[in-house]
Amino acid sequence: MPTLYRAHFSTNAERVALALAHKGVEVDSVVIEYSDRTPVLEASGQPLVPVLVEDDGTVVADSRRILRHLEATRPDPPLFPSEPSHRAGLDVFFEWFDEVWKGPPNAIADGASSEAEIAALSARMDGWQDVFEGLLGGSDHLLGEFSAADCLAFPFLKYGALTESPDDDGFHHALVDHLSLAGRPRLADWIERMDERPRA
Ligand SMILES: N[C@@H](CCC(=O)N[C@@H](CS)C(=O)NCC(=O)O)C(=O)O
Repeated sequence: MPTLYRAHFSTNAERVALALAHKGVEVDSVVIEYSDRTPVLEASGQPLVPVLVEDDGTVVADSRRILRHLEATRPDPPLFPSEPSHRAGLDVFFEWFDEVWKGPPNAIADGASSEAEIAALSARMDGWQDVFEGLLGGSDHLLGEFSAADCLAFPFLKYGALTESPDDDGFHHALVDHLSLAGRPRLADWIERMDERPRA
């Protein structure tokens, strides 16, 4: 059975847990402590979770790479659209979410200096909530059918439904404080639907 290195409250590990369950893949879990990376360092040569180790010894680190690896090795049921233009749209979403969307909450968590700066970052996050509301206008999931896009975004966007963070991570606090569901009923429903999905 493959092994998944994970940690409590890890958003990026939850992405993989959702994808594994969708594909019906069972894993052994190694839950690391944030204060001791030894197990994941020894397995992968780097300290971050998630990491997936296959039975044949293949080691895949990074949630986006793991989702693509799962699709390549276990294509059924799919997580990525087969139609090329839809797949390209998902590729754009992957890049945008991690390289752009995560920027403002990371900047707030890293101690954006002034009130004005925080207000500007918060406004960007709030505006993007309308983008998700719009994406959900025509279907139950972000890009049509349930896909890797939903796995990628849900563990982060779900913080918009919380009134307090479950841990003391500054990034999670920034999400709770600056993601609003007010006036976004489709996004609120999607969070509820996604929350009911199984995880490995
Ligand atoms: N790009 C990586 C990021 C992995 C990552 O930042 N993992 C977090 C948990 S969600 C972690 O291990 N954080 C520990 C730390 O930064 O000290 C991915 O998508 O998997």
